[in-house]
Amino acid sequence: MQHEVLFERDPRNPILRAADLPYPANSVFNAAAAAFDGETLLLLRVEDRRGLSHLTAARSRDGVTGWRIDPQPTLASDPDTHPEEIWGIEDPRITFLEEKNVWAVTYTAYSAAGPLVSLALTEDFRSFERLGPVMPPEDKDAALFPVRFGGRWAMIHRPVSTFPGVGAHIWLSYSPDLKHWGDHKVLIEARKGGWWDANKVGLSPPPLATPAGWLVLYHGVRNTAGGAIYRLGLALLDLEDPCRVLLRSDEWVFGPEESYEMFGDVGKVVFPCGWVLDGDQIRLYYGAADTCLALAHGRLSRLLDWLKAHSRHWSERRCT
Ligand code: BMA
Repeated sequence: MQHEVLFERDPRNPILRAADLPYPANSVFNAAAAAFDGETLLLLRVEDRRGLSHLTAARSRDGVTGWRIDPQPTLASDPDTHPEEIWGIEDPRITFLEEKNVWAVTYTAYSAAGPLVSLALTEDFRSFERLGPVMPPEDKDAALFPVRFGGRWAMIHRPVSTFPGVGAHIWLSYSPDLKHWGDHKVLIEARKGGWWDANKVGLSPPPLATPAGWLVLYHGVRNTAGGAIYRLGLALLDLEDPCRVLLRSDEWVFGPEESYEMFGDVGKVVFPCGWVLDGDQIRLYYGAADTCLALAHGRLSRLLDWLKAHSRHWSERRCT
């Protein structure tokens, strides 16, 4: 019997490859997404032929075809003024900060001390104001919420502990000014043992506001004798208090199956950093095998219904 398919792959996948860029590169993957200026805007992670990544904007009217890609890197690492970007910048997520009328881009800066979380603001995806590192290494997979809670901004991120056996969990932190972060709490713990999301989890695209709560799509990394498998699951956070985890799916909702997901620089990886909601339709942009960019289509109402029916192993809990 076939399982329920919640995200349908676009038949035109992969929608972008390195050869589609206006300059030579090794790969294009893990793109952030936003509905900007009546179009879909992606911030592509482009890995150059040295192995270092930068971000390049791509724009499309229908979000699938006709991508207009900036002729050179849109946001390149700047190690002279930002030494933490010495080995490039990776895996952006975009959030519109309603109150400030500005777009926040969180990304991984690959520093000499390990990957950390940096934040930049932009109004037009052409010039960026860097706020610098907001979380020390190792920390990745960060995104802001678009609104404040009790006067404070909130950010989801994924620090990695070196303490044996504790796993890498998703955390929630707060800030009065986007610069200084504290009140750190574990939000979604990696499960243990044989689960698909045992030992290592991380946020995928930014949390999505729905009437039922903040919809979270996260990745779980299963380590096997054949290497890691990156798959995706769902969770739901309380709309007023994102520290309350209402639901969490038992099963994954999307995983590597197609050849462009199974084979590449890092096989068996689907890694979304952006989704765009259009009515009830979701377009999920994901890096495939750390090599190309692919697209899957879902319906928000169906995801929420499915999540309610498939969180049997979960009981509501607060972050700790
Ligand atoms: C993660 C991130 C992603 C990458 C994935 C699979 O740790 O670094 O950029 O897509 O690994 O290699």
